[in-house]
Amino acid sequence: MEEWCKTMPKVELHAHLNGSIRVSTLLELAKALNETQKGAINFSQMEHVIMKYDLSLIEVFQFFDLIHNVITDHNIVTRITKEVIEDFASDNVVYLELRTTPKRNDSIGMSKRSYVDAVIKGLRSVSSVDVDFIPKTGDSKSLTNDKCNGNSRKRIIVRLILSIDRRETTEAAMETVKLALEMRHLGVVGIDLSGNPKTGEWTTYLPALKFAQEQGLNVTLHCGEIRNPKEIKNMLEFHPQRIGHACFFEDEHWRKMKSTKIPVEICLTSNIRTFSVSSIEDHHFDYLYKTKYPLVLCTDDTCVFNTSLSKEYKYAADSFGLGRWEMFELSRNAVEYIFADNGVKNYLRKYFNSVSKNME
Ligand code: 6MZ
Repeated sequence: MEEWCKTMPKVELHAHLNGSIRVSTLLELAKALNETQKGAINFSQMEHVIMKYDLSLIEVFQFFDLIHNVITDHNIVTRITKEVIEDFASDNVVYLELRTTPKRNDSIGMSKRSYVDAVIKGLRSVSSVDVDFIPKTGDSKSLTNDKCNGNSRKRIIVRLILSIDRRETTEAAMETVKLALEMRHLGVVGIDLSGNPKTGEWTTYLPALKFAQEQGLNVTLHCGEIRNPKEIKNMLEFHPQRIGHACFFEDEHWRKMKSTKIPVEICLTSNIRTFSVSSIEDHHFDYLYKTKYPLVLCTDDTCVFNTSLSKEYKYAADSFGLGRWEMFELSRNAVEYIFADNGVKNYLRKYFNSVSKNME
């Protein structure tokens, strides 16, 4: 079944760049840093955390700090991006929205802008598959040169979402939104609010998030990853274009969701391994799926949770009794919730239609 899930075309809408770093690359970079700068990294802590199965949210965020410590220059950002794209493409992800937090680090001459430039350089440097990340003007006709039309080269469409970390200031968040607006022609399609949900107040970012929406950027929020009914209520009233997780929703929140139909990015393994949902049988995927609520299966952080999008589909199939056709339909429906323009949406609809006969 996992092999079949791998061959099925998939859409990934919730993947954090640094959380999806290749494990081998992470270890290689950590080792090298350990040798050149003794004490710069706690190597044994990193090995321990990589091997650990269940991780509390606190440990997950310590893990991110360890990963961020090995990103010591722009070239590493470029390399990681290139590899992450290759990995998603080899898992047959045909459309990927990759999110990352633009980072400023004066000690290495990195600005938020130069960080995102390094990410884009990574997109450009992939050679094993065709990476389509520059939005085209016009309609889906410009997107027809692909595998299903006779070209044997594999292709992945990639768009970027810039994340705001809950540790940042209002000003830093606004800088990220302005950067996203400046980089729309390079495939930036939205803004995400993420980071440790126990940190800060989301209202710190409200001016930046409102500005993003006013300027036509899509917004997705990590919402309900921990119990915080007031924050969930206020976030839903803000009406983001999508939300991630939705683990600690109460009846009142689901009622609101039913009327707004905000699509939910579901990350099964992440939610189970961080104890945000107590068991897979209790996961809200079941309820949402049965009520035909707009949802999309995603990985969150393939490195941290040792997963892939194929594995997430297999997990759903095994846990909730989905057959091949149901999985294909789930994957195809995700196209409706992407942030890219209608040209891309139409192209993907046609693409999924063209392969549907092989998927039963
Ligand atoms: C909240 C998360 C997350 O941005 O450096 N991130 N935020 N909840 C999660 N669920 C487990 N997983 C990842 O990628 C890593 C960053 O993404 C956010 C965190 O801010 C983390 O530092 P980038 O590429």
